[in-house]
Amino acid sequence: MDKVNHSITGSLKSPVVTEAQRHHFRTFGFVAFPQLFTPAEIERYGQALERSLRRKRGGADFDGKERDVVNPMIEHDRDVFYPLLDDERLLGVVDGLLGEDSLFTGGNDGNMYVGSTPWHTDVNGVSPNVHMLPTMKTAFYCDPVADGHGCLSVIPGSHHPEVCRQLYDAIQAGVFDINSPDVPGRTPLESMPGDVMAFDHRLWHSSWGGKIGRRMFTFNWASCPKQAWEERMVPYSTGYKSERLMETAGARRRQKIAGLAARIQEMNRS
Ligand SMILES: O=C(O)CCC(=O)C(=O)O
Repeated sequence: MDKVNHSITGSLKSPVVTEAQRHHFRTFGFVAFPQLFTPAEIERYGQALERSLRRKRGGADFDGKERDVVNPMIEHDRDVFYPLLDDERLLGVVDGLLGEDSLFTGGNDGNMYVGSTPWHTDVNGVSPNVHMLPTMKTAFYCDPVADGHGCLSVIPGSHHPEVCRQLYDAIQAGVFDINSPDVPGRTPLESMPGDVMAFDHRLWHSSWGGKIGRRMFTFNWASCPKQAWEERMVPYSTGYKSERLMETAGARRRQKIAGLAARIQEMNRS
């Protein structure tokens, strides 16, 4: 397999991401962007998310029994959410960490959570199989979240394939428990509305003790694949069919959804 350089240092120019943050992301697999948005903006998105979920439930109240989710969230309130895909703060994070040719995968869940989320990666859940193409989630918590109260926990550096595999082996051996916060190295990332948490999909992460109805939404991204085997690694959302997302796109969004648009065209042809 040919090696492709997905170096994140050197040539990137992002007004949002500093050199230190790029290195932090590369080394530890995550980086937090405090108050990139205002709390008022996030509350507006949070309320639109709640309305979307209520519509999905046919107008019923959230019963708090299990996680409720819409995916892709942006299709449930296009006027409110589409502009996020043109927002230079969010795109600045993505370009700064994955490169200016990076792509939106279409993965975009809006959630109301119930309870804790056990340890997993976003590549294959609980599995030692990690890909070599950097892909990433940006997460927005709409409510203040703290350690033991619903914030994201991560194992820094666990996106590196060797560390990922070692963790998997320890879990398989029963040494570490995916249902317990007490995994060595756990680092809680407390967050206020307006903060953006960016993390590599290969990073082991979890959340503990959140309140019922904890609101959170995500956008998923991939480095631009340079080779056929990398193209297969891009986690494009299956079933994403929105022509409207393409029709209303300006140049910036169009670049981010180019891969997704090509895939939709392909699906429509077949
Ligand atoms: O906040 C949470 O419950 C965890 C979120 C998470 O695991 C994810 O988005 O992949």
